[in-house]
Amino acid sequence: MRIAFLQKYPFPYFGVMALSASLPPEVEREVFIGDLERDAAASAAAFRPDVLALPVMSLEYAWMLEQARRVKALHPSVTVVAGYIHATACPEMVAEEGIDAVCVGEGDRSFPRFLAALRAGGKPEPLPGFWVKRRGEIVRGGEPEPILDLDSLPEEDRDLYYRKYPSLRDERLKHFMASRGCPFDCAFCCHQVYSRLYRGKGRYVRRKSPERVIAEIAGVKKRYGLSSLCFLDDVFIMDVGWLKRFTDLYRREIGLPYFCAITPPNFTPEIARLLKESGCHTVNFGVETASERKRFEVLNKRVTNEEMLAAARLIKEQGMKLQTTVMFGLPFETVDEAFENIRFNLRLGADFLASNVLLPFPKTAIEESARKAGILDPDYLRSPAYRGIHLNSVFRFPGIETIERVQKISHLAMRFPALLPLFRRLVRVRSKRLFFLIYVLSSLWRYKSEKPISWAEAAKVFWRARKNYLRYLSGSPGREKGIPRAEEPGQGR
Ligand code: B12
Ligand code: SF4
Repeated sequence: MRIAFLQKYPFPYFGVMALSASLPPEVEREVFIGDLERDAAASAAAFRPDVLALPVMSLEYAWMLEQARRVKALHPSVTVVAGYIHATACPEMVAEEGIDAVCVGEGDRSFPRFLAALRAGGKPEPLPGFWVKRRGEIVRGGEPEPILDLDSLPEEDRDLYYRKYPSLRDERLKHFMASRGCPFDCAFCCHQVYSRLYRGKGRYVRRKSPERVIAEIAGVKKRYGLSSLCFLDDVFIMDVGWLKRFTDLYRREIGLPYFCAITPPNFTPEIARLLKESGCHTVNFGVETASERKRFEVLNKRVTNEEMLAAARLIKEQGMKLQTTVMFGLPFETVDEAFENIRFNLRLGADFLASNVLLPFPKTAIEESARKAGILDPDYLRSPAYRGIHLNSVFRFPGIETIERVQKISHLAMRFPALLPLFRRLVRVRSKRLFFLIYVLSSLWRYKSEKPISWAEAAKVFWRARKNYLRYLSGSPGREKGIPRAEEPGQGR
């Protein structure tokens, strides 16, 4: 059997590496990355796969459907299976032309079973965790089960990416994940979908043992080379006992600088000390907005400003850097609130600001409330603004275009706070190109300074993602469809 994984973004996806690791050795597999191939669909079709496996995020939904249809047109016998967060949130996407089956939730165990049944019966079976299309009808399989013991899974198959794309293998900064799940329930986040799916089926937040994590890192270091790490866990630390054991092993066996994310309410002096001791150079947490009321009521992120300030102090006391994540363009945000967000992050002493324009994801509470408030086009998934990266808003309310521009200058404003009054005037200028340029250059600068990597490596990462950045210049949905986005001339002064 031959499987082609096809994805858009130029990163090794943990989900795909986990699936590949779970497949029997006789299955031939190859990955095709849209941003790194001249024509990923044509290359995937030329591989003559029995199954086209698509990890779908919402922002690339339209792009993925296009790829599925092109591969089917070129190689009609292929079975197209979609998975990942968008497919899990919206399994009804199986009705789309070009899609034969959808995997709901984690596929480590269910995908190999699905493939075995496909090989035996010649057609997609509605096994637990799958929705399939039969003669145009949707047939739902049973409920999916989460993987409760992460140590029972094989190590992710990085080789799938590294043998095909040496530039990914040669990166000195590599990503790792020690856990799955998050105990919080923020209104804009994927965990709303996953935790609902797995409710009552065992512990949702799961963690590999420190021994297992260290063995993985040591193996990657030896096989491919490594000079720093980024843990992409949503919340790296929740358990002090785990961290103590990890610190001990990591210092002894790895000893490289790393980046990770925490949540302020659970952050203590002891955790800060252990992180520092183990080699953490930068800690991230999500601020999202400076407005505590909106953070609680609109975003359901139940963390106070005081808790954030306390966590920031602990991080700084240990000599680590702080990266915060913020979202501009919350429903009905004002330009004053957007600038207040920058000022709050300055108060926190954030060294780096990772800023996005808020984009709603399907089946999350923020999507539902924005629809109800009438600021979200029902067809937003297919909107040109809803692609690539979070730079355009799909909400329509007064002042949103000015707020999009505040996001573009936010990194620079953090570097030069004395220029804030100037930036307030600058965001009145309606030049997409100017703000795009400011954003890309300042993001490159931020990326280079926050990761211990060279300018050449940072530039390489940006160059690979260029297609997604450039898409931003192709316009906002309101302007393209001729829908005014209610920009008020008085905003942003
Ligand atoms: C790691 C990560 C990344 C990494 C990805 C690279 C990497 N090294 O993996 C990086 C940091 C690059 C990244 C980037 C982005 N990310 Co991200 N990311 C994640 C994160 C934290 C973990 C995903 C993961 O690897 N989980 C562990 C694996 C094992 O689980 P899994 O991915 O769910 O895979 C399992 C199943 O889904 C299923 N499965 C997955 N794929 C497939 C395919 C098939 C065919 C089948 C059958 C099954 C299947 O089986 C897998 C194994 O069980 C998630 C949040 C989360 N906790 O899920 C966000 C998340 C996926 N990211 C998200 C977003 C929006 C982005 C960005 C677009 C953000 C941005 N600002 O630009 C960018 C996209 C890239 C770009 N333009 O630069 C959103 C997507 C929301 C949505 N509805 O689409 C998420 C859900 C976070 C959120 N906000 O809610 N991301
Ligand atoms: S804390 Fe982060 S990962 Fe967890 S639900 Fe909130 S936004 Fe998502």
